[in-house]
Amino acid sequence: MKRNPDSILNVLGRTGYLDDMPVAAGTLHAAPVLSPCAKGTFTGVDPSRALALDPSVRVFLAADIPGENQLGSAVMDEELLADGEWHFRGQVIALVLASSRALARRAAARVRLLGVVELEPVTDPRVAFARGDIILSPRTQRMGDTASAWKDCAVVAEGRVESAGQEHVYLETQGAYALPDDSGGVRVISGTQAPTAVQKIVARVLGLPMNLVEVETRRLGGAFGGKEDQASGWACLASLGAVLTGRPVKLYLNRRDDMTATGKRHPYSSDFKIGLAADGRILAFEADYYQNAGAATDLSPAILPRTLFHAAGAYHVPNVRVTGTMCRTNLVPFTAFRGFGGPQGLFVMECAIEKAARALGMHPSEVQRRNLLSEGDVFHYGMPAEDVRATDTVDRCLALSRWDELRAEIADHNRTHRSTKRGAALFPLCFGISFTKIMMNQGGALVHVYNDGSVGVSTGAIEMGQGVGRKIALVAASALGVPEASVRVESTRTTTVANTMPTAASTGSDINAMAAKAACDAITARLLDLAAERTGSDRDGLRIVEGTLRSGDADTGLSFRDLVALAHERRIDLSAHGFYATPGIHYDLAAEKGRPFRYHVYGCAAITATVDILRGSYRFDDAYIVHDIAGSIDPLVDMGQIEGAFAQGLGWAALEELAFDASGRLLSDTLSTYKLPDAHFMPRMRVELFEKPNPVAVANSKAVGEPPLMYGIAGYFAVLDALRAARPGAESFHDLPMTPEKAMRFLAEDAAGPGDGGGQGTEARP
Ligand code: LUZ
Ligand code: MOS
Repeated sequence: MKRNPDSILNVLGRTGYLDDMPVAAGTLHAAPVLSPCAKGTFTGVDPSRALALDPSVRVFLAADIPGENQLGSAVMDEELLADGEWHFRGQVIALVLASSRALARRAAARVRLLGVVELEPVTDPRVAFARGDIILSPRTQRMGDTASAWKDCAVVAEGRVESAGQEHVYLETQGAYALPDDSGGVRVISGTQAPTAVQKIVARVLGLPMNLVEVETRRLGGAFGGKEDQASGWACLASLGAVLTGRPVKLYLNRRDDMTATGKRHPYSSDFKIGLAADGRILAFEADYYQNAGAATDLSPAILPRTLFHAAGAYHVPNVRVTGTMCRTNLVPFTAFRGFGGPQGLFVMECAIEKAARALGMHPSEVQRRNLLSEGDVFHYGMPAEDVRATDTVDRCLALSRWDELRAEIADHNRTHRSTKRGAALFPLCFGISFTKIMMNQGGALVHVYNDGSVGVSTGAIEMGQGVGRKIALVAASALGVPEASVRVESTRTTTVANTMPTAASTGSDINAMAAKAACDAITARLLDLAAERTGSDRDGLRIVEGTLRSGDADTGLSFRDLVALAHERRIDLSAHGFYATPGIHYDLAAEKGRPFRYHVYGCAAITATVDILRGSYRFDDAYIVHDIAGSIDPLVDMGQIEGAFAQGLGWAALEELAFDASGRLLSDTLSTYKLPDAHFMPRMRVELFEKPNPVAVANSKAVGEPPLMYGIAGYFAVLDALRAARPGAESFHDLPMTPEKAMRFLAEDAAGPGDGGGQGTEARP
């Protein structure tokens, strides 16, 4: 295994990020003025105290926007600058510029709002739903007939499930650097996963055609979905400042402003009903998901269907009815976050299984194992399950963890220990790969072979630490037959590859490496035509391998470099554009049936935890993961993705507390009040790659970015399993994240206390 050259530069601190770029002379720095509470109106803005601070200070408001004051994509309901009213705390009201960042921030703090009226906010999605304050229409997917299935069930369990949001905590906060140019347009260096989306919205806000806006992204210091839709506003503010002043403008948020003003994972509140036969087979499942969408639509309409698609998890359920509703509240617009609604849906199914299994007197893992998907089962959205790897990965995980012995050891521990209890949980994974919006499954590439034989590859992919550049380089090198060291993956720009989709949905390399491969294949074909002519050999026997031309197994004595020089001499084009549109996917929205995913990723995690019964505190002991990686393009990169995603998922499930108070103020708005997973929190990890080629994706690989995050869900249930060993008769609670406070409350409650949902968060949670 070779090391990823980018990762060495990362570790050495040599890779450059937005804030490392040298700034041009005359650059102004920006700071936003944020709304002070969750809902309110104002009659005006008084900038005089800010302007008095320094002659370089400028203050811009909604009325200064030359184009449209609109950031929306699916629904036009999000203003760039609030105009007379605001809908969440942290909404941007004014843009302040000054000659230094510190000065801009001081000036922003001196901008005064006039005639402010605070209004009563709504923070709870069920309250919003009851008032009819929903976005678009609810969506329902069904298969079979749940209504007539209940009577055949030995057990029917119902319950309520809460799952809280999650802060992205990308290492690099949101930002952009906009440089005005002589065409009247701007060049924007943007910290975005979606340069084309930024280009389009900047153009809209400035009232320009898209060809006068160039967006470039070299790399991101993490994004995790937080920069899929929500980088646009910051790029717009910087661009607005640049166009209005004629000077370069840089905006780079501090951590508190970023946490206050940007979207996070959607909190959900859900109801389920599940029915099982006496042998543990799931016969029917129903759920209603109340998605807390926040104050604007953002990506919620793409996220909601991913919840519905993942409602039944890795299980075959013959009768399903699931309904999701986007509820508009006065919290920050919630947005894409690794998993994209999938984790929220999967958690509800696992809660339902947990409750029903206990009612049947079974361990949840027995019900999980009895209901795994198998070949040919049809998902409730009408797609047949193909190349199913559920049982294979679960069986390997059971073996890796010595599951049956492990459970016996845990039972033994629990019999002999009073002050600590142990628990274990399994989580079988099935996650669909493709953007839920069919149109988004496309991408382009532009490949140049320079006349010295070196190669430059541009695609729409954004490198954000996930190694997509490395994968594209490996695929391009192999398609051209050159060593990886001669391939450079370029910065992503809207002028080299246009109309790109966000690097998201785990599809970054599936789509962009495929497009790069198409371009490389086109150039290789031209070179081989020339080589056949030149050498007089049979065209079909010619290949370029590691920089040399071979005819059959024989070296021809011609190198890739010689061929390239010859082609250049002969006036043959050494550049090519490639394009890839994921084939075979379609979806009928009216019927809610189709084939939304190119394929699914499988896997299984087994996690153990130990709870301190006196303190309610817990620790995770071991995690055993078998992950369906298919044919890995780079096993080291993939291992990093699996471990990192699992840590992020375990953080969501059992550590991170995104806390808002009842007035809609984010309480966890710093890294001292928002706790992240660290090496002490994480269990010992044993990760095995399940390697079996996936013929429907590039180089037989499978997407890896998001699926392993879901393994964190097992952490919630491992702690719950241990808690139940302390109070076997008690009702479980389904209120993610698990926290020591909730564990303590469960342990302290007497058996007559509130049951399901009894631990529905602190009052600080919406
Ligand atoms: N982004 C998106 C995503 O726009 N559509 C998706 O389906 C998706 N899925 C996962 C993560 N981001
Ligand atoms: Mo996404 S959650 O930006 O893959």
